[in-house]
Amino acid sequence: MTTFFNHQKIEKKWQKKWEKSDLNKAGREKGKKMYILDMFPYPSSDGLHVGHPESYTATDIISRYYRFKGYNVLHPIGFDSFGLPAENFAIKKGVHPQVKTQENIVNFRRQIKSLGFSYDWSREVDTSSPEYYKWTQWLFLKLYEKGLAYKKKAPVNWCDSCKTVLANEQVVDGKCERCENEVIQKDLEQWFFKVTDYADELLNKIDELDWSEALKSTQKNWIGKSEGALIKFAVVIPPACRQGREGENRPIESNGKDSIATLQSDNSIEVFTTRPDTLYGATYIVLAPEHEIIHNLKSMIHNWDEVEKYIQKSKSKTQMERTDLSKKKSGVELKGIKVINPANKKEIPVWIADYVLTGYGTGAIMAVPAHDQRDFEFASINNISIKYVIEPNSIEDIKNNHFPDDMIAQRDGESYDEAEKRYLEKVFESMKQGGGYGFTGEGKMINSDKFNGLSSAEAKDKITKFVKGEKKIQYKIRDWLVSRQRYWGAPIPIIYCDKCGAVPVPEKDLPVKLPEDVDFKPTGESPLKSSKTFHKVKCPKCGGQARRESDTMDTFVCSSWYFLRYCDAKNEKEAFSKKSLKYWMPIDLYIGGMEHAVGHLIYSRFIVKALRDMGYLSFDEPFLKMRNQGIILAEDGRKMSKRWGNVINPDEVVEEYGADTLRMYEMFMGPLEDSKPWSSKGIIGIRRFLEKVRDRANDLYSPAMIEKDEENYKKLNILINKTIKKVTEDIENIRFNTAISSLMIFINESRNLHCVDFKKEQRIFESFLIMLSPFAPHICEELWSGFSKNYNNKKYKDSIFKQEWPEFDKKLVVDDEVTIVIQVNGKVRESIKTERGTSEADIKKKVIDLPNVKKHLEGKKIKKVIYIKDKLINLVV
Ligand code: ANZ
Ligand code: ZN
Repeated sequence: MTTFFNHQKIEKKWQKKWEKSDLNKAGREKGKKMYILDMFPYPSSDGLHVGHPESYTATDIISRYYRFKGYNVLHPIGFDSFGLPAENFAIKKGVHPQVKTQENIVNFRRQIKSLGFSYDWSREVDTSSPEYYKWTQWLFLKLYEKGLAYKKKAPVNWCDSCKTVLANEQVVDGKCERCENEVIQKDLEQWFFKVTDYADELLNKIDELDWSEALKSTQKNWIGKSEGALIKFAVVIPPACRQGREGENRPIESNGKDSIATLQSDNSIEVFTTRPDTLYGATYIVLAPEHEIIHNLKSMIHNWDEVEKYIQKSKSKTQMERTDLSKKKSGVELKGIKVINPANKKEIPVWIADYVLTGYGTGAIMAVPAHDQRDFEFASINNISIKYVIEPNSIEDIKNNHFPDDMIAQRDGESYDEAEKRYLEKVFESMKQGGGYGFTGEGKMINSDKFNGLSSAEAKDKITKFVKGEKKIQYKIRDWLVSRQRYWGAPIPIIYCDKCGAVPVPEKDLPVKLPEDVDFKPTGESPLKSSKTFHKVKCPKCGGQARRESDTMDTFVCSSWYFLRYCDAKNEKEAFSKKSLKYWMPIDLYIGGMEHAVGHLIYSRFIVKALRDMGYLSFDEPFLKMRNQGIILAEDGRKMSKRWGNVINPDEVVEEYGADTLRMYEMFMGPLEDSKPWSSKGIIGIRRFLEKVRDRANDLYSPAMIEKDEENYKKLNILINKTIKKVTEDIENIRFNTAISSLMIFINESRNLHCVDFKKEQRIFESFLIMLSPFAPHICEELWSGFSKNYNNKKYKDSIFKQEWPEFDKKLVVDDEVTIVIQVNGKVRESIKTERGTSEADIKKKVIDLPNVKKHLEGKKIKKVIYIKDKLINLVV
């Protein structure tokens, strides 16, 4: 009979004991190590959701496993505790963010502890504590020293609801990641980290990492490398302007690397293109409405009013609206201005249109309507000529490289392939006639003077050279905007002095503490400005009156280095010692959500590379192996949401079924990386399994008189060895659901395999219990300690987690089922699965009654049997 066990009592008891022990503490920095990391939580007021135990159980299993295997394991946790929600709560309820945050942390800590995770709590970090943010500020100063933190005025993402700027990574589909408000562009002076200095390395190293392909490609696309060329188009200056009014179109100064193009000193407009091979097809050029050159050309533009109006209008549009392929493209021609296509020396018009963005490439493009869809649509609306310069090599090439992509209609009796072929031929024909469709692929050069006949690939370099263009690699990734106009973050440690300019706060004066006397109400101005005590300060250089920077740092700065702090969390003199990083880093396994693919993971990689180049550490990449847990859906298959009232609260599950059951259930739901729906039935199934395990232990504590068999031992021994092999391999490969299946099979099959030698049976169960313990630590520890009553062995007084991981015997795990081919007179008639080593007599008995064998034996006498053990039996009649 299955008996209920009191999980609440058992779990509390062991959690207390473990906390007092040093079982989970990382050891001294020697020997083989494993650093297993979770993404630390933001302590929201909602508490843990079921997604947290999913990844936290996974890393807990791995951590416990490697401890069993004798590794020195670092498995830390902390709180990412700065951020908007606590501040918004403060604004609404008047409770200081510090108070609310600490309250939430207490709740989170309680919840996490109630799940029995084996964290080393002595290394807990809390990013909003001065002991931590002191070092976040130190990091800022180090980056500043190296020129990797800089301030500049630039068009930035502004959320008018959160009243703060946002990093590009925090804008999702043109909306604020937090409040889903449309993000607008504002020209503001802000702090940036120079992530772009590392763009190349950030991209190239991705392939060396053990990350999922999805994660790798998301990050690669975000970094977005394009190889192309910069090509100059000379501006044709009308004679009237050439005389007398020169002052007005003099070249303006270039403002550095990241700037948009300016009117070059040779009076030209530079474009960035990935298709220099299409230059002969460039029939106009387009400037982004923000392009500075427009103002330099003002005196030559006849329709200035119209141009100015358009520039104004585009300011109110979001990036999403501007780049959406399905939206109609608008624009205005700069009348009076022409440029010269440097390939064929033809004069072509200049337009401004907001489908060209500032801040990418040069903010100007050469438009090739025959080979680019946006240009095609724009040219069609505005009656600009379309010129084909690339011809597809084959119909196949057109398939995925043409626009518009029409529906393919099948005719009666026509197969899809035939219809598609007919369609592609039509597209090809109309391209040759020069209309209707555009071609975006590579092909053969046409209408391009001396380059005709070359492949477009060859022509790229040749045309670039011919027009004295410059090869150029362009990245999509931008520098990281790190300043925020909010209160609840780490203050940026900079002081402004009228005499000395921006002066970094000396390291000895860190941390720059957050003042308490502030008005939280977001006004778009930093709340720190409202503090009387904070703002005014003496200049560290000249001692004169100066003022502090009042912006705070993006919380992603705090989380870009927390994993380094864990290595040396108590260090008061440094952010971390080189020695501790040398031993613990890089991280051997990191598990967390896919939503951090482009933000956190890129920032952390950047910070590590920057610190490496400053000599603080000596590895290139922080996260060698990364896995993303899947989303746990509600029982109804939808996302869990308060709105639908389908949220499962882990606290309730722990109370009713226990932490062990919740942990195991979440691991059993399916592969870690899949999204999967919750099932109340499933959770009960796991609970029953744990009860069965406990029943088995009970049997072994006080052996009842059951019929016992020596053969059983053999079988049981094979079973446990196979289970050890499977569970070990599965844990190492993060396949917890199948590991649990094997553990379940063991319990079901071992139930009737009682042995004469009772101790042997008990020892086998011990191995099983050790394997189960990373999944269900409390009940396993409890059952383990139960042996101490009946068995006089010291080890049962010790924790199960001090034991060794069981090893399997290779000889016992070879597959014991073989397939035997059955022949009658040398002809294959059947096959049969049987146990390895079955004797000739047994096999003969088994096969003669198989239908297809029987048929061929009918009325005949078996003269001879040829048996090749475990392979074949041939009956000769
Ligand atoms: C001419 C051309 C012909 C282009 C052709 C494409 C196809 P990726 O791959 O994303 O780097 N472009 C350049 N700067 C731009 C900007 N600031 N805003 C909008 N579009 C811009 O794309 C590079 C291509 O995007 C460039 O190559 C340019 O158009 C356009 F058959 O130049 B191409
Ligand atoms: Zn000064």
